[in-house]
Amino acid sequence: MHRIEKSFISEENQQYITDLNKDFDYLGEKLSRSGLDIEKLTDAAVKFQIAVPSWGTGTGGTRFARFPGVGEPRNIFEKLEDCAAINDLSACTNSVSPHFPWDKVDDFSELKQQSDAVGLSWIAVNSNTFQDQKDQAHSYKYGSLSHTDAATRQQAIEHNLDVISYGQALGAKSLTVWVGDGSNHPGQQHFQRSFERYLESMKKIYAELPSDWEMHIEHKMFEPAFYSTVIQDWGSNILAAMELGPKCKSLVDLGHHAPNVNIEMIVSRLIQFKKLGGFHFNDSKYGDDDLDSGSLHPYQQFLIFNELVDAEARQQEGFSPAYMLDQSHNVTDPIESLINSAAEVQRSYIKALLIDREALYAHQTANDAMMASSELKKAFNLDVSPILAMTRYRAGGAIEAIATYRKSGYRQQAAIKRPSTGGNTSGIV
Ligand SMILES: [Mn+2]
Repeated sequence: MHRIEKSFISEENQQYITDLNKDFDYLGEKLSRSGLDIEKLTDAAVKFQIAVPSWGTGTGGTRFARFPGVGEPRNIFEKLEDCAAINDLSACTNSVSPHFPWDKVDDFSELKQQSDAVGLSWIAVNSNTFQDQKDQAHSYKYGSLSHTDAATRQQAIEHNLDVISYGQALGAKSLTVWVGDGSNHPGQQHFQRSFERYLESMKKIYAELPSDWEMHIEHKMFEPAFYSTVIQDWGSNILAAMELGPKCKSLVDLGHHAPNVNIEMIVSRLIQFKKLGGFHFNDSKYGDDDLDSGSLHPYQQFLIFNELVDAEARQQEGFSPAYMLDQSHNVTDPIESLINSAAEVQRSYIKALLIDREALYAHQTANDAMMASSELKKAFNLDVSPILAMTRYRAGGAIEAIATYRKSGYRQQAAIKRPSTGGNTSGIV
């Protein structure tokens, strides 16, 4: 397998460790003045893991064009190599979320062996009924699980059941369902009937869910349907999840809401009703831009983690969300973006741990808006980079992950080992 040697990472770390120790000690002293223990925060950061989407390792694109990078993975085994490189450097991405049929292989035990060998596990298998596959009997042009035609719905149901079986072979424990079903013209679709058909199909999938599995529904406001989508928002999402049962929860993709929506409050609501299944982290300015996590709205990401850490602190029942990245990298090296994004999500988590919850509750009770908001800002404004770097170092990752990656020559070697297959004409992948 194509990998970055552990010995190379540890040699590279030598040039940074002296400065890191100084920065870490200084931050530790500063935190202790607020009654915070840097070692406890570092332990929490070491435990924090976020999954990498298999599809994120390739260069993305738009509906206009895709500009492929060099040495892109051509199959799931090569995607797995890149996921291993990301985890070897970042030390916080020890699982992969696969997408089917894109990642389908004939022998899943071989794939499982490979992932075990590089210390990666599989979580959250994703089904795909938003595009037609070669030799498919029924087209999804007008929908899948909510299609007006029963045979098309059945085909989509069976695909989801197949995906569950692939996931079982890989040791995954959840199925994420996102459908592109919807309409482009007012009047094209009967809102209630299409939602009823969707629920009827989902009930059949839910009934076949292994006992220790969860099913996560991902809502999305628009695209590919531009007038309405069957699971448009968190309202439709939680209604469907409540209708289906306790093993069905909602998944929040940060880019799948209307502009200016208060996502952290949605997260709080889902937590309260035991319906928060997980996240697809990314960032956006206009729509479902799928930009790098924390690249535009780090404060929003921090406020989401404020809710998550609050639920963790209160030991909220039924709270165990799955964290995943879901991004499209059009102008960066996907490996660099995924390393950086994982660290940015981890950063939000650590900052949320700095919040003095007792003080915050006291300000809330006293209706002291200024002090409550300052309590959050105090945590957000503190630079926790030494904790993140120390976390990577102690877990065997790279102190300076991007610099180490570049120096390793991984991409250049991949370019030689993985010659382009050509035919890269697709838009969004
Ligand atoms: Mn997503």
